[in-house]
Amino acid sequence: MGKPVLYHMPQSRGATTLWMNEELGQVCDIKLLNLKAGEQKQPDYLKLNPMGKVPALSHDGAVVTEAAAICAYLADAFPDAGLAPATTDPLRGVYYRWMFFAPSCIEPMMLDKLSKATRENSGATGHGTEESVLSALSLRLSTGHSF
Ligand SMILES: N[C@@H](CCC(=O)N[C@@H](CS)C(=O)NCC(=O)O)C(=O)O
Repeated sequence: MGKPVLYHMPQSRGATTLWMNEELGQVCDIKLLNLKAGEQKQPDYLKLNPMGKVPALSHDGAVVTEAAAICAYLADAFPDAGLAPATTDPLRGVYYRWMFFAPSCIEPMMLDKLSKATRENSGATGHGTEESVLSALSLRLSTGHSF
């Protein structure tokens, strides 16, 4: 198995993937892109991520974009680190839930909050409301419930 290459830029959403790489004992080669210089929009990089965004991961012919997907991919690629339940383990459900909760609910909620966006129909937004996101997190953290 070759060494994964992680494309990153400091102080970006790539930080979670950098943290994942640290948890795994620095298994990736890091390639830094200068976003201000537009390196993420160069043709070679756009072949990896047509959105021209970091992070991205390239590994043995696989290309992964989206920070949470990269973390999940790395956890599976290096199972000895024990960072993901086995695919047959019922805990895999909870694991998936919280892996996807971050980009699907926490990030949009935070962006709404930062931009002071108001929504007429919170039922139509994937994350609902700030209160619903925080109460789901709070319930999980305070009771240890897996739902
Ligand atoms: N949904 C992506 C978002 C990636 C993203 O927005 N990255 C920003 C940095 S935080 C970026 O590369 N921006 C440069 C650009 O869009 O030109 C993820 O979670 O990985």
